Amino acid sequence: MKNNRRNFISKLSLGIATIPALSLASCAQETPVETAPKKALPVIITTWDAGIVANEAALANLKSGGTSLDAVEAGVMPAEADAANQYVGIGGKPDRDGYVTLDACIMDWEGNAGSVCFVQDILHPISVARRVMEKTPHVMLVGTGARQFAIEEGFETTDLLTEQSKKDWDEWRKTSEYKPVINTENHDTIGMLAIDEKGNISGACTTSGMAFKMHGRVGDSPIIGAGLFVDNEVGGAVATGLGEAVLRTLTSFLTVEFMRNGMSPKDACKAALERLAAKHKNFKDFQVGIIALDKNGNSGGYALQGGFTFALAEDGKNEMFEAESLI
Ligand code: SD4
Repeated sequence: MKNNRRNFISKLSLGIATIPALSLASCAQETPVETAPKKALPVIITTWDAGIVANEAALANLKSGGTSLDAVEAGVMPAEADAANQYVGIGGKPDRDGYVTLDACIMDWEGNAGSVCFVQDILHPISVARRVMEKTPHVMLVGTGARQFAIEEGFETTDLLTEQSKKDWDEWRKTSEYKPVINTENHDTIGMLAIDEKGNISGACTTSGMAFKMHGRVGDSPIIGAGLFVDNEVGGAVATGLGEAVLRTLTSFLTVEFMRNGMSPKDACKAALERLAAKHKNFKDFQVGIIALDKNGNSGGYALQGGFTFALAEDGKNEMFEAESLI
C-alpha cells in the first residue's frame, strides 16, 4: 500500500532536530552527531516498487540468522532473477548493440566493498560482486574479466536477453532515439540498505543500467561512493536515476558525509540533490533519487522529481512511500 507522503514526512520529522545547512568545509568533521532516537532494529530500505519483495527476502534472511551483508545480497536477488523486471538482471533492456550488460556493487559495515561492471551472461552480479570483495585483493572487476572470474567461481552462464527486451530493442532501433524519460527509463534498479540487530549496516546496488546505452557504458550503480556508500559510524546511502549525474557529484558518499555532520537521512539526501542540481543546468530534465539510513536505524529518501518510490521495512511493517522532491 502506498502511503500518503505527508504522513511519512511527519513521521520522519518526529524527534529530529532542525539542522542548519552546512558548508562543505565542515564536512571534515569526524565525529558523528546524534540526530534522532534509536529505532528498533533491523531496518531495511530499498529503492522503487520492487523494494517490497526485496525487503521481504532480506528480512527472511535476517530471521534465519543472516548478517546485514547476507540480507542485502539475498534481498536484491529476486529482482535480478525476475525476467519481468526490465532494469535488473535477466530481462534487463540491452545496450544499443543488443547486449545485456550488468553493474552491481556491495559494501559491508567494515568498509569492505566489491563491484562488477559491464558483466554479461551472469544471472546474479550481486553475488559475483560479493565474491570479488571476499575472495580477491580487488574492489572492482569489469567486462570479460568479471565474467571469467564468475565462471571460475562456479557461476553458470545464462542468456539474459528475453523476448520482451529484444522486442523493445527492435522497436527502439526503428528510430534509435535516445532520450531518458524521467521516471520510466531505468525504473526499478535495486538499491538496498540494511542495518541488522547488531547495528551493522550493509548496502547493495544492482542494475542493467540505462536502456540502449552505448556498448561499454558503466553507470553509477557499481561505483562505490556514487551508487552506494556505507560508513558504519554514520550510515549508508544509495542513489538511483541518471547515473552520469550521480557519478559527477558522488552522491552517495556526499549524503553520508552530510549525515556525519548531523543531518537526518532525509535532509542529507535533499542536500546532496541540491548539490547535484547546482552542478547540472539541465537538472529538470532527468531523475535522481536517493535513500539513506543512519547508524540508529533512522531512514529517509528524496528525489529531484516527483514519482520516486521506496520501500521501508521497520517495526514489523514493510511499506511503500513516495519521496518528496526538489521540483
Ligand atoms: C544507471 N543509475 O545505470 C543507474 C540506473 C538507475 O533506476 O538507477 N535506474 O545510470
